[in-house]
This record gives sequence, structure tokens and C-alpha cells, in this order.
Amino acid sequence: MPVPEFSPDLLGRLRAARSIVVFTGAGVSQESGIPTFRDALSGLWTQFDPMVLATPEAFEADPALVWGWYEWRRGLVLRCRPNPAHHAIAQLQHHVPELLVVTQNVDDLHERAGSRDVIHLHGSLHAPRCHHCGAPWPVPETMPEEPQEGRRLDPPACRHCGGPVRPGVVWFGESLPQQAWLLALERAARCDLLFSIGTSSVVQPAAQLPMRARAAGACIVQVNPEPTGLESPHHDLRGPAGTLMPALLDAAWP
Ligand code: BJW
Ligand code: ZN
Repeated sequence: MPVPEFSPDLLGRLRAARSIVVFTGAGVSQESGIPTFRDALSGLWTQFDPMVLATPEAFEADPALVWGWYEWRRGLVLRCRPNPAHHAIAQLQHHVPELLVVTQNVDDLHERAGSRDVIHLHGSLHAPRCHHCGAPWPVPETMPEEPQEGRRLDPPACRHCGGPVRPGVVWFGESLPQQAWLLALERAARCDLLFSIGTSSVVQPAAQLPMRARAAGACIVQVNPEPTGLESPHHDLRGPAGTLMPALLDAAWP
């Protein structure tokens, strides 16, 4: 990809921003080797039915299918590393007084790249809890053996109540973690600039964040190779985040 040109308006707003929200989705981790959900060929929801894997009813119907699938994905994430987009986002926090990363991703690649303030709207693969009593279940940071796609695995039993342990992610029909969601809304309402990076902007209520920021006067910058559900951002940067984000930082602070 040729070195992109960025508009003077965008560079000026970026340099002047006092508070930034970086809202991210699966596309930011795509260049690390983690599949997105809705990509036409490789997306997880193109190959697997979310109603059979990503609802509380699905877990209750077949815990071993669901737990095995999430352990496969956790193993995949453990083998992947942050890419230049995660690193550029982490660098950005050194150029603005206040920056919050609000991610829909269940991986930990923003944290591993060095981002300090990260909130997870859809939970984490690395924080399972009991499906009955909510007690956290400590997962090892490394996998004893590599889980395989499609392999069933019985979930562990909770040490407190014996209930099945479930992945610590937010499934369809479940509420977002309230504190995280309220903080995201508050920061969106008072930021000067919001990046929406690598998300199709179709999943509610997360997709409302850029609209909240825009209504409060923020500049909205989208980074994505494809069009999304986010209508008319002020700046629409079409391309992979791993190329565009480092180039944008270089252009703003050469
Ligand atoms: C690149 C790139 C590169 C590629 N660089 N970019 C109608 C019917 C039924 C339900 C609903 C309905 N309307 C609304 C709902 C509610 C539902 C919802 O929104 N559904 C819509 C899909 C229709 N929402 C919920 O259920 C939420 N809860 C809720 O609303 O509670 C209230 C309620 C209670 C009771 C009933 C109803 C409501 C919870 C949503 C939870 C979402 N969970 C998931 C799974 C998490 C666990 C897991 O990982 O398995 O979260 S779904 C999945 O989508 C995951 C993601 O976080 C989320 C967003 O996806 P994302 O990140 O945008 O990924 P993609 O794949 O969609 O897009 C990737 C983008 O990257 C693309 O644009 C690419 O172009 C781009 N890209 N390479 C930059 N290199
Ligand atoms: Zn329990």
C-alpha cells in the first residue's frame, strides 16, 4: 500500500485533541492472525452459527461444545502477538492528555501492546467464571496442550458451588458490563476525537458510541478497508489499521 496522505484537518484535530476514545473491533486484531466475525470468507460467524455457540441458551444446551470452542479460540489468541495497529494505539496515549481504549475484542492484545486504559465491552477470553454463582475461575496463562478446532471439552466445575464454568464473554442477549459501558458513554460524550477502528458497527449497543461522541461535537475518524454501519464519519480512512495507524501517527508527530 502506498504511503497514505492525511488531510490537514485530520492532522490538526489529532494534534489539538485533549481527550480521545479509541473504539476497536475484531479488525484491529485481524493482522495478528485472529479471525474477525463477519468477514465473508474467514469470519467466525461465516463458519460457525452464533446461536449454537454464543448465547447462554447454547451453553446450557451443550456446555462441552461451547467450552471447547472458546478454549480453541483462547489458545489461538495466546499464540498471537499485537500488530502495528495495537502498537500505534498504545503510542498515541503519549501524545494526548487523556485516552481510553474501548474494545469489543475479547483478546488482550491492546494490553500486551502497552495500552494502559482499556475497557472490554464484550468481556474477555481470559476471565472465565461460574455460570451459576459467578465466581471467577483462574485460567493458566499458557495452555497445557493446544486445543483443536471442533473438539468438545467439558467445562471445569466451580470450586465453590460445582456449577459449570463459562467463558467470561458477553453473549447475544446478555447485558454489557455496566461499569465499563457507563465509562465508555461518559468518555464518548466528552472526547474531542473518536477513532472507530476495525468494527463493522452492527452490534448494539456498542455501535452507539461513535454516534454519542458525534452528537457531543467530537470528530469521528473511521479506519477500515470496508464500508460499515457507521454513517458518514468526518474522516473515513480506507485500509488496514496496521498500515494506516502507524502512518497517521508518523504524519501527525514526525
Ligand atoms: C479491518 C481489518 C484490518 C478487517 N484493519 N479493519 C435483533 C435481533 C436479535 C438481537 C438484536 C437485534 N437487534 C439488536 C440485538 C441485540 C444484539 C445485536 O446487536 N445484534 C445484532 C448483530 C443484530 N446485541 C446484544 O445481544 C448485546 N446485548 C444486548 O443488547 O443486551 C440487551 C438485550 C437483552 C436481551 C435481548 C436483546 C437485547 C450483546 C452483544 C454481544 C456481542 N457478542 C459478540 C461475541 C462475543 C464473544 C465471542 O467473542 O465469541 O461480540 S458477537 C461479535 O460481534 C463479538 C464482537 O465484539 C462483536 C462486534 O464485531 P466486530 O468487532 O465489529 O467484528 P466484525 O467481524 O463484525 O467486523 C470486523 C471489521 O473489521 C469489518 O468491518 C472489517 O472490514 C474490518 N477489518 N480487517 C481494519 N486489517
Ligand atoms: Zn459457582
